[in-house]
Amino acid sequence: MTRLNPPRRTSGRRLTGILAGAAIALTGVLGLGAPAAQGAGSTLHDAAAESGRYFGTAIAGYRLSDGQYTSIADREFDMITAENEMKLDATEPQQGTFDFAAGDQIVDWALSNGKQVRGHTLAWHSQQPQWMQNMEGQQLRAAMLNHVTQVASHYRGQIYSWDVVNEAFEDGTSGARRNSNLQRTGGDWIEAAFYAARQADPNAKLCYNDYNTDNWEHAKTRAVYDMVADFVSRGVPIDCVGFQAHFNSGNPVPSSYHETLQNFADLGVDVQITELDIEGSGQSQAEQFRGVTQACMAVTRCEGISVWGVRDSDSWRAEGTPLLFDGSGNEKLAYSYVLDQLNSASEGTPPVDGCSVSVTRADEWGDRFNVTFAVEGSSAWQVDIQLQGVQSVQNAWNADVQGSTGTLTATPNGNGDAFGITVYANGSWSLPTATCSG
Ligand code: G2I
Repeated sequence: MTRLNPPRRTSGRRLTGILAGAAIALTGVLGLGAPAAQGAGSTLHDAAAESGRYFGTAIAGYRLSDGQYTSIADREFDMITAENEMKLDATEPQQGTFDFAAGDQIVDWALSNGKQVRGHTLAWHSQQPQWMQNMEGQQLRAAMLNHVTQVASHYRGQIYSWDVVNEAFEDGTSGARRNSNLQRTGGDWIEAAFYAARQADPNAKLCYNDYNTDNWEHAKTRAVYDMVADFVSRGVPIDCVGFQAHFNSGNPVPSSYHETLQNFADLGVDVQITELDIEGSGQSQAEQFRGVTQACMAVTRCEGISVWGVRDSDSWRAEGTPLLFDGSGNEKLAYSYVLDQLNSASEGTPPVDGCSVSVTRADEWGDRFNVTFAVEGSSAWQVDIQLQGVQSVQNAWNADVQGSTGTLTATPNGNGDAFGITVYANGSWSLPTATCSG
């Protein structure tokens, strides 16, 4: 099937995805991190594009008049989801009367700024218009299918992937379908929605999207997995699974996250992280964001990550400060961690007659952080380190390091090919970059 808006650099994706996976495996064993950051992306979407992925956000239409909001959104993200404007209550407020104004505004903003769009969502038990909430049975089945057909037809050719069905499974240990009016129309309502969506927009990828499906040991995860496996085996038109990824201290990123994404991908569908937010702050929040990014990058079929809002203050749970920009639009530590992790996909293979250097963020304090470097390919190396902004060096170990601001030069001092520096952030927490010659 042809896709209208393939992700950038699709042709090289499989290869770079495998390389990314290999790099991450290495990270785990050697404690190394990002390879040399030559050509590293300085925005989330540029960095994600290095491995053929996208980096997206939810957009609320009423915030498009906020200049700070749109400038961050335009700069950092290349995949846009309407936070509420394409939902059932917004698009079909009265039965048979469709209103696409709010959804169109977001799609127009995205497409005119060179971005792609995730459609959210065609069939859902929640945010149904009042008339639909009052319906059951065959009448509801027909109304739901008509809704899918009309909305997907309206946006035909403009949507990269649709969340065709959202949140159809119960939480907890039952592994059952959620008891909704849609479910009561018959267990085949989900596949019926997928067939209708395929017919209405044959070029959009069709996703099943849910939350609390991150932990491989959880019944809900397995139940969704079983449904997708069944759909794939029977040829129901499903292309992708969306993992909403709303995390907090009671529901942290599970250690099995990578395994979950990989197991779904192994069914032959793409996986997408669709609504990422992680309540918290500082290093612990940043590390969880990094873990999610790393898990996606380690799975070749993980196409991209979308966060559920731009600034903390834009979030549906703003008090949990769960996003990558603070309420004033500043990049948070979590932003730096995600950016560094995305940039770790840049090819780090040593050239035949030279050397390469990997750069890793290590311990961190209120005003400074450690950066470690590992050189491969030469024992007579020189590493040029570019600090970010007004960062300065406090001290160095296991190498001779010249300079303290701007560009530093490191050479061996008889302590091997791994060394480190402590950097005063002075407001810039981005990871320095480095190049090796030798
Ligand atoms: O709840 C978080 C997300 C879980 N997955 C599906 C997503 O669609 C969902 O998004 C949230 C939006 O972020 C909220 O903005 O969905 C909520 C509704 O289920 C949205 O909240 C609604 C409020 O309930 C309405 O009262 C309000 O008018 O937002 C509307 C617009 O601000």
